Amino acid sequence: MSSIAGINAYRFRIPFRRNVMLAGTPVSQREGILLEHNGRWAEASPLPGFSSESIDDVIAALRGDYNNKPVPAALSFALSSLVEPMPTRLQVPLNGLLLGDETQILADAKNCSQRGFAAVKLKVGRNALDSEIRLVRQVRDLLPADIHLRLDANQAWTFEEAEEFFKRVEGVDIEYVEEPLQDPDQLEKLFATTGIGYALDESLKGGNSLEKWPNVTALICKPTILGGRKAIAELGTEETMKVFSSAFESGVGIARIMQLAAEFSPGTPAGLDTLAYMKDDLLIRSPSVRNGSLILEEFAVNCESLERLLP
Ligand code: OSB
Ligand code: MG
Repeated sequence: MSSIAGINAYRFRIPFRRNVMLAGTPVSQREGILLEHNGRWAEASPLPGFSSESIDDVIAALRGDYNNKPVPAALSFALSSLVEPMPTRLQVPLNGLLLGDETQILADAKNCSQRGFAAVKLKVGRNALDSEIRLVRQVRDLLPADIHLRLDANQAWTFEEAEEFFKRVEGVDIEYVEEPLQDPDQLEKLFATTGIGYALDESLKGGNSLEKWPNVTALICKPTILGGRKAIAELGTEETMKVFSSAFESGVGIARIMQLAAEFSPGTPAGLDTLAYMKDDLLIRSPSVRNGSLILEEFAVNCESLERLLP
């Protein structure tokens, strides 16, 4: 790699407010890398359990001892960000996250319209089918009709489980479900059987061609996992709905994803409501959630807690 001359690299750690479950493992803090070049900042923070590479792979690539291997996705996101000017003011609509226990989820669903969200997302595939079916119905009943309900199963279900789930919530208005199946090759069959719209997230990793999924409703674009501007631009067609999403980046990475979302998918609610998980941020003024949107007022990095890696 020759493009890294003049780049400063730093390592950071930010504790999560509560342990976050990443691919079945509880994780207490986010570790990652910031890059700076000519006053421009970007983030290269592979997410354990989701990224193909580790943080050490990114460091190796930055040091140049990564010959003949492709540039790690998180690093190519960062490098492509450095080419773009620093965003100034940005506003991106969000899908709110319904999280926590049932009581919390129902309470949050009730005040969603008041909080201005055009879409909300609920995780499924973690508990007994019966109780999740009940919860999805209750949540949908609490939401005004004009708020989209998105589900995310993180590939939890067998075909039979998903089929049962969606037959039993028939008539409930669901915008789409992210990755309902352990076997993504059966997504089209699930769509044909139940009519449920599906979105691809985990299945996009590794540059899968979309030929297998002609009826896909949305592509979940996580630049940290998928790579930079070019990888994103090559995904699907102009008509395919793209939902830009976070992989628990700091405000630096979030701001760079907001920049891509504003360019590629203006108006589509993004999955960027994750800064609330973090105890701290690396931006002096962290993006804030107001009236259903994430708002970045200023892109200024607080360097105090950064540990220099390079040069
Ligand atoms: O499953 O979509 C996921 C964050 C990190 C890793 C995986 C996922 C997520 C999110 C981000 O859910 C929030 C969102 O999409 O709204
Ligand atoms: Mg997902």
